[in-house]
Amino acid sequence: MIELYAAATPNGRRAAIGLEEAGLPYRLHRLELSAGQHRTPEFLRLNPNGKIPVLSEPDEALVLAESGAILIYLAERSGMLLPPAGPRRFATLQWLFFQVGSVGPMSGQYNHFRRRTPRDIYAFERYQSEVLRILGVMETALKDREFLAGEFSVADIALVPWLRALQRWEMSFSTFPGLVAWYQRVLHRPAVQRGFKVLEVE
Ligand SMILES: N[C@@H](CCC(=O)N[C@@H](CS)C(=O)NCC(=O)O)C(=O)O
Repeated sequence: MIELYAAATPNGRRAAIGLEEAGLPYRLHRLELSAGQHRTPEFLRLNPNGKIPVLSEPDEALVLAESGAILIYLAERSGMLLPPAGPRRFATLQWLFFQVGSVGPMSGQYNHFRRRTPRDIYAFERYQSEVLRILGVMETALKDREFLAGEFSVADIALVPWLRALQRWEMSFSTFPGLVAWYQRVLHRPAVQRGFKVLEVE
């Protein structure tokens, strides 16, 4: 049985959505980050970096951190969401790494400096403009296709929770029509809705 250690954050949601889309059975361990449950000795044994998500599959002797690696594992485990070879595989990986390396870190820093008082204007504006630039890159890609790598894939799963978070963090992307249409398309998927729901607080 796959065990998922996650919290209601964009990276945690990525993993839950990946599991739901892959249709793999799993047991969810919901961590409370504000209570420091990701800093306990038990959790640090799973991920010495002290971050969620972590996926473990004891039958395979596997303990895996980093949401990008987790999504690739789920895709290969299920034979879905990532083509096995060819240009589309690499287009998918390109967009997945773009999410993990740019969208997540830049959006996280944007939110950090957005909430800081007194506001550090330089840092806030730097991350705000970088997030807007990145959204523009995705808008260009989504103008002529339904999903980032053509067909629905782990790249779309990696992005959707960050866009939902950005919306809640006062970062509107309504000026990017391709991105808005893509967002609605992805949110309509029942597995994506389930992935969001499993981590909601009751
Ligand atoms: N590169 C990691 C980032 C993981 C990450 O930053 N997780 C956040 C939640 S979204 C976390 O655990 N934060 C707790 C902390 O840093 O104390 C991934 O993609 O999984």
